[in-house]
Amino acid sequence: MRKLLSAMTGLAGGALLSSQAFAQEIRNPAEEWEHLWNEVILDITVIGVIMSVAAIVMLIKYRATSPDQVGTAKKLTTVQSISFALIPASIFMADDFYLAANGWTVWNAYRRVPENAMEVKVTAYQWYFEFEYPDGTVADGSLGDDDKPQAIKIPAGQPVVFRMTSEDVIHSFGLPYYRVKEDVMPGRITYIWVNPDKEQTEAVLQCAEFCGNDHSQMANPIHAVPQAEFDAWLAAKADE
Ligand SMILES: [Cu+2]
Repeated sequence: MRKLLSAMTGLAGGALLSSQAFAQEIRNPAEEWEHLWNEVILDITVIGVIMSVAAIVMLIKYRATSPDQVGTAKKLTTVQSISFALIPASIFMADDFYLAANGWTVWNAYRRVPENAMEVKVTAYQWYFEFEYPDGTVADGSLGDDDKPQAIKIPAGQPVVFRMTSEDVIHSFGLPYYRVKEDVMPGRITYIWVNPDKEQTEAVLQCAEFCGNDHSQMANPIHAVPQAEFDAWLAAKADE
């Protein structure tokens, strides 16, 4: 009995600990999205293969062997008819609900901004994005001297939340590398956050809503760099 009691308190303590760990845990929506995507692809492949094999087997097995052959399928009982319809439908629906539930979980990761996230205010104009950092420094993403949209930097190893609005038309903040995209509208503030857990110079921000003549110019590389490099870049921007 004592053993059982201590096991139960242990379990309760463990559950409490893990719920605290969950509250502090910083998630990675891009990774979760990736995982869900693979799950969906796997599921539709398995279902597709099962259905195709069943169809092909039945086509061959029950094919007519002479032109005047008449089918002699025996009549199904009510229970058989209902089972044939309901059992496969229930299996597929259960899978759909499972994927939908996982989709909601990923959606929650996308909507819940970690407390330690650095906030960057984004204002979209025709045709560039402007970024304001917590210290008030503004980096504008318009074309640089080389006629290319300027690179924007964020520190690696810290979540970053972008709070966005537009001064003119509807734009969209699309960062395929981090699997995020959100509309940027006048008169409204929208947000997305990313978790740049490692350094990278591959991500490109692309306006994903056709917003006029130079829409394609709204394409800034977003580099996640070490904190020291980020600080130096920000200081240089402040001096500009
Ligand atoms: Cu745009």
